[in-house]
Amino acid sequence: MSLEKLHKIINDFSSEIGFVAYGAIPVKNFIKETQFLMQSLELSYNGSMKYLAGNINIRQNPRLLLKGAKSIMVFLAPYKPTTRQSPELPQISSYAYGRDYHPVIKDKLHKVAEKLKENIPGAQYRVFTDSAPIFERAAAEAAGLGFIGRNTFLISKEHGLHTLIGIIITTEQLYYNNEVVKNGCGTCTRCLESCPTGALVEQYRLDSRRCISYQTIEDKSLYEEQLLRTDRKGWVFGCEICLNICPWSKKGESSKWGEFKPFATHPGKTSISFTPEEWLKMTEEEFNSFFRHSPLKRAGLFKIKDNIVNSQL
Ligand code: B12
Ligand code: SF4
Ligand code: SF4
Repeated sequence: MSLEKLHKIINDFSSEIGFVAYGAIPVKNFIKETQFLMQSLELSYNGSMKYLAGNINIRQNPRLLLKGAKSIMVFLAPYKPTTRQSPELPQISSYAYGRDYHPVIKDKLHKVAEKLKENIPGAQYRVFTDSAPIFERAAAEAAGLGFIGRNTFLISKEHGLHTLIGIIITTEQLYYNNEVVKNGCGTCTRCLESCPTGALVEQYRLDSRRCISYQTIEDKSLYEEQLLRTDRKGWVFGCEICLNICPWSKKGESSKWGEFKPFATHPGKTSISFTPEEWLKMTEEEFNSFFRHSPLKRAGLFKIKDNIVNSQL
């Protein structure tokens, strides 16, 4: 079978199961990106995310993730919500309105990989989303799925910024379209100006310690213990200010993935409708039962309550 025909089969199948974009690149070294990361690490911009400083050799050379790797396949999963939370409620990032995206996307990536194996029975592969030492945004840019904006997002000119990235590394040679999407930021600097904490210290570079997303999810210390205490503008799990302000965020339809929609917790309540008082009254048992499949588990109830107390609107 020709590489073009196989490309069409993969492209059609991935779109049938909900991905909005697919592209592939030959496995390559990510040298420029590794140097960029090393500079950020020297400035301690990774905060307590020590894993960003680990496995640098793998980040630079993803061939180390799979023996005989030849290609990186990149997919975009859309999560733009149909309805947003009401602004007076504690704000949750929209990627976390529904179920945890890691198992959801991985499951679909395995389905795509099985389709690859149907056509090339000996194909070896590994699937990743978020979890591995791979420059996912740079891989998506190289695969022609978008450009990296000043706010550090992978921006698709068709699907906007509300996309998550899924990766398959495989031993097979594939069709590479070698398309480059021209940077679409132009003279705009809205994201840099709108970040309330100055976390975008320069274009394309984030000091995670200042980022509300890091402070409310990844940093396990509580507000009072944090080095850089900032006004979190009502965000209690993640932050989307530099995403929503971007003119490209108007692009892209609402996600059709049922898994990413807010879910009912009990009669009259959904995962995104809790008031500050209801959050503060919630017990660990209730939290574990309501949010057992949700990304909110990553922060945990204790930290979410601390975020609520310190993220007054
Ligand atoms: C660590 C991490 C974080 C950290 C740090 C983020 C950061 N910007 O470095 C924190 C906790 C803050 C975070 C927050 C969020 N994250 Co996050 N995160 C990651 C993770 C695991 C690693 C990122 C990483 O390696 N950072 C180090 C820097 C150096 O690399 P990079 O950002 O990937 O790419 C840079 C270089 O390649 C360089 N570069 C490349 N080309 C060029 C060209 C030029 C000219 C220059 C100067 C630089 C340059 O600039 C890029 C941007 O800084 C990735 C998954 C993955 N494995 O990639 C998800 C990931 C980046 N996160 C994601 C998401 C959705 C988020 C949030 C939106 C969640 C939320 N709503 O709260 C926020 C957004 C905050 C923001 N403005 O980026 C998505 C992004 C999808 C997209 N369309 O871009 C990813 C890809 C996960 C996924 N599988 O979908 N995240
Ligand atoms: S996610 Fe929020 S805090 Fe982080 S860089 Fe964007 S606007 Fe700033
Ligand atoms: S807000 Fe403007 S500068 Fe920032 S990423 Fe979007 S287009 Fe680029």
